[in-house]
Amino acid sequence: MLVTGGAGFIGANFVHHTLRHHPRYRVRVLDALTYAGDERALAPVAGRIEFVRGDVCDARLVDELVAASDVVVHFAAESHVDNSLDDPSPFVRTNVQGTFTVLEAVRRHDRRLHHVSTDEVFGDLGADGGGRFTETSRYDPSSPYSATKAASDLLVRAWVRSYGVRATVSNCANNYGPFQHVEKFVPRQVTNLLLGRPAKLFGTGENVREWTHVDDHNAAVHLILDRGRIGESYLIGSGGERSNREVLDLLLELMDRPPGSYEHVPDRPGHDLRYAADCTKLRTELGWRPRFPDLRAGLAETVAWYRDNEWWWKPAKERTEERYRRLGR
Ligand code: NAD
Ligand code: TDX
Repeated sequence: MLVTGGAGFIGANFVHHTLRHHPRYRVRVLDALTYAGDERALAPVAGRIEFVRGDVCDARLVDELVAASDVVVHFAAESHVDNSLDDPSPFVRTNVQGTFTVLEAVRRHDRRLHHVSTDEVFGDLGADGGGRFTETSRYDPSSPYSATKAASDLLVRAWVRSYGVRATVSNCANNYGPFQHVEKFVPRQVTNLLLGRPAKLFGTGENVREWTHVDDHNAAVHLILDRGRIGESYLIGSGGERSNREVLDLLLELMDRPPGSYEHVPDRPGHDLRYAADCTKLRTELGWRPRFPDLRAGLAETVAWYRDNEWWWKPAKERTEERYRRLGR
């Protein structure tokens, strides 16, 4: 199995999950080790996998690695919305050109591909509070990040239809868990609080996300690899919708801080108000059930992980906050 982006947050957790629960796979990781990749996340399994440092846009390298694999799981991407607003160009390159490069290689060698994507491709469910995305909802991305992920999904669909490529797509809601970069919402707040600094809420904090544990995401990816129908997309989400303010209050409580003790910072431009996924297809077709339906329990575990693993997140913390200071958030 070739795992692109396997030194990132979800990819590294996927490698651990695969070795633990699906030991029949021999795993090779391709990762460029950008600011978001960290080989130390794979240190405990270093002797059991092969790690290749390289770019998913490098057609020769990708061709060689795909030829040597049966299955490709494509996580590699630029993943952070605020960075995409600041400079969209690496997003177009990695997310669009990179997915194209993977698709051409799996087409040439007739390999099974699973493409990992996001529910953000469907855009904003808005303020009226109702409705959920389904797999047939219209693509309507808001940010450069989600636009490039939408483009990558559409490339996969076209390669399935026109070239008969054996691929599936998943669109997952917001993940949380160990090894998530400190630029993202949950780790940014947890590490701020651990350092005695205020948590930072964009705008009013009314924005709603469906927080999903990374292990539940990765279990779903394996179900889709094993039993998903070629050419199909599957939505993945825990069902646990919460506003950012609610998540923050939960974190403050779990970390013994007074409620409401956070700073409001200027909002993200174009900030989507609400995402929510209808995961009936994944649940009924593939029997997926989240192991972490309870956000409080999942977050408590995640807070404990960040408390115990300062060595992992500390080096990136100051750099990340410097970047936010420049963005005014
Ligand atoms: P991440 O930013 O933590 O990791 C991305 C990894 O890709 C890093 O290891 C990085 O080094 C690598 N990478 C970046 N550019 C590369 C390139 N050109 N060539 C090779 N490797 C490269 O991201 P993540 O949060 O783990 O997300 C993984 C995937 O899951 C992405 O495709 C993302 O769109 C999708 N996704 C993420 C979430 C979420 O909540 N984080 C939710 C749904 C879907
Ligand atoms: O400091 C913060 N304060 C804050 O209020 C940060 C970093 C974020 N936020 C808000 C913005 C969002 O409404 O919290 C919410 C979550 O923010 P992010 O962690 O940046 O996630 P989001 O923009 O929702 O996108 C994430 O989920 C979908 C991932 O980064 C994407 O890769 C994934 O596709």
